[in-house]
Amino acid sequence: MAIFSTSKLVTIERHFAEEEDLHPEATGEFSRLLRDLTLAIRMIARDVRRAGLNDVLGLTDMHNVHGEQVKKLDDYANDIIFRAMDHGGHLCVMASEESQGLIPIPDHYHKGKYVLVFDPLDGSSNIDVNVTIGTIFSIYRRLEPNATTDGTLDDVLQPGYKQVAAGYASYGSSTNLVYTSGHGVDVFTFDQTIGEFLLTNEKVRIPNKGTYYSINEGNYHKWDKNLQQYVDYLKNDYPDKPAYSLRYIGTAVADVHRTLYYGGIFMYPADRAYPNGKLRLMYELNPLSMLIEQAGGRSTNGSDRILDLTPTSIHERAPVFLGSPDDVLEAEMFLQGKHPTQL
Ligand code: P6P
Repeated sequence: MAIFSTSKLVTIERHFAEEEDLHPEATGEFSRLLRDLTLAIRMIARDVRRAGLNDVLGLTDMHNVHGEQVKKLDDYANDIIFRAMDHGGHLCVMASEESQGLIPIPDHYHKGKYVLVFDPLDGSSNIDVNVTIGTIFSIYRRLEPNATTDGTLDDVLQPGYKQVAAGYASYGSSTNLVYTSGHGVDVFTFDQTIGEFLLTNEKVRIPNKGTYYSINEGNYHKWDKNLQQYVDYLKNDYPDKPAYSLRYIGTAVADVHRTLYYGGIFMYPADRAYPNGKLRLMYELNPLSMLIEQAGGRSTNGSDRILDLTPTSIHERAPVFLGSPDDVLEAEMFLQGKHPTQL
């Protein structure tokens, strides 16, 4: 497990500034965008911690674009990110799990060269029971970098390999912010006493192979037969493979965070209920896959690289198999009907 804590005292703002120095042409606009985003995340973290006290729990009478009842914290997190990001002049458009269509930048604000796509509160079904939830974000450059007009759907619907940065916040026993801009994956932990995200793990690398698998086994009967055989294989001891352990939290951010650190495989496959998988490509799978790949992992839909998929709509879903490269490749082999000879 290649996870080393760092003793360096580096705030996330200094990290952004040091990354900016890697780009002589940088104007500082991207660093200011990230500064505003981390403010929103700090505010969401504060209210997630207080959720039980603030009566922000419980269902609203609103429903999101997918017909799911929106919990107050979802709604609040969505609003916080919008209000932190709409006026900085860095974005030309936003898109969110909680909004049906594009989120325009108000007319009286400058339109910048970046696009923000986000899931304000991932794992909302876990909010009321104090289980880890998260925020996921993905940043692209607009297609016309010098345009100052409203961003368009084409600016949003870009394949994941065009992301300039991606990350997630994990609101668990501590608040982590896991971030990449294509130079590896760095983990920051929020220190409430000073109100800063401090660098705690630098250039995280995922193990090549793990011993955990993460999937909702309650859907076993809905899976493709090859997937059933793969999961059955994982659960058994073989001469060159110990039985894997199941870990499933039901919040993608938490399950992916554990996979990043411990290795193994996280899966949300297609099944009879979700013929295209359940997780959303734009604001869940693309950012999570960029992070996993930047840590040396692999992320596919069972055959094709997630980051190469061409999006056709903001809320489209895709199956996902991500984690340690050897585990994901083995899963793909099973899905193609090629099983190890020793079975
Ligand atoms: P299931 C949370 O609602 C979420 O969108 C993801 O964070 C999580 O991985 C998945 O759904 C869990 O889905 O069907 O296993 O409850």
